[in-house]
Amino acid sequence: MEQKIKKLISEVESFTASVKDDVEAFRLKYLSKKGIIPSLFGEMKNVSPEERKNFGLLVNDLKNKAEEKLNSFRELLESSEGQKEVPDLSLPGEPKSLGARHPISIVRRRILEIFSHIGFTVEYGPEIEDDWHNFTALNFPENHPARDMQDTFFIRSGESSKDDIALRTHTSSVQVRIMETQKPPIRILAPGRVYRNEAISARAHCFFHQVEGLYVDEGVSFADLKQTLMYFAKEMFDADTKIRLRPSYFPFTEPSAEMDVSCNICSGKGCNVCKYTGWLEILGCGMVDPNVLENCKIDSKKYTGFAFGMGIERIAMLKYNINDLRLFSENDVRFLKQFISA
Ligand code: 2NM
Repeated sequence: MEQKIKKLISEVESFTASVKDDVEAFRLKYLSKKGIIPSLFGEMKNVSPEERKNFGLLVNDLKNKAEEKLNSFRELLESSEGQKEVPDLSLPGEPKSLGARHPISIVRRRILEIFSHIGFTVEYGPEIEDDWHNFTALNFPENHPARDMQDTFFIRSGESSKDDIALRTHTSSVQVRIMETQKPPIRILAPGRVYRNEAISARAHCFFHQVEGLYVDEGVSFADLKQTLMYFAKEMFDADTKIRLRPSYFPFTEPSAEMDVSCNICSGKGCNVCKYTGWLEILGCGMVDPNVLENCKIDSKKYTGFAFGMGIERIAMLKYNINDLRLFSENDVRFLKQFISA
């Protein structure tokens, strides 16, 4: 009898199970009501009193080992069932939606890239400006309407206009700062946000984005301006794009002009985007007024310069056929996700 139980113990210890059914077979064989272990306990009464103690110890040992084994099988099975919940790594991943660049950023980057190819570098300056850099140095007369509360956001109005602090109304103020501190040749772009005190509508906003350009050196001419802008227009729109310059007026340039590009929607035939003129106005430009150069301590007898300025929103509207300025600052993702840049 003792031998029989010891054999059962070693059997139990060496039992292996790889699936649930094996574990259940083990339980049925040894531990279930009709299994070997309960029946051995049932035999206790037939064992002689001298052997009974030893028999009881052995069967108890067998029972403990069988229970231990069953528990370890169950733990093993549970943890391998847990593994079944680990995602199948061979499945395709869940798609993550890609963000998109803001159309203003796309257009600004493109403008800076085009001009970088012909030697223009980028400069930045403060959005809060003093009267000198925003107006006076740029040849704005004391009574110019742009200096009016109606057009400019003043942060502080001083005793005299020269103490005024305002949100810059153009990035020309950055160019004044550069002309004051650098020697020609100067070949820079000044991108940035500018502010105008205007009622918000589809065609006007209280802020917008500009890129202004400036080139100052000996012998810079209007022909240089024209060729530079033609190169820009053909890169920005397409190689067939034509330009035309119309005389205009700005306080800081003389002569001044506005540039139109041929409408690439109707190829100049006339459509509602170009209002049936075949042309689209995209920027203002001119030869830097000698007064501006002198204000910045640049010798206007030795140096000449050209400058230009454009609204990024205006160009983005033409490029992407957008008809309301407010869309640029509402941050509606349905609008923003449409502009996938290359
Ligand atoms: C424009 C049009 C024409 C301009 C002038 C200057 C500076 F600082 F050199 F005087 N910067 N930008 C300029 C000239 C800007 O924007 C429509």
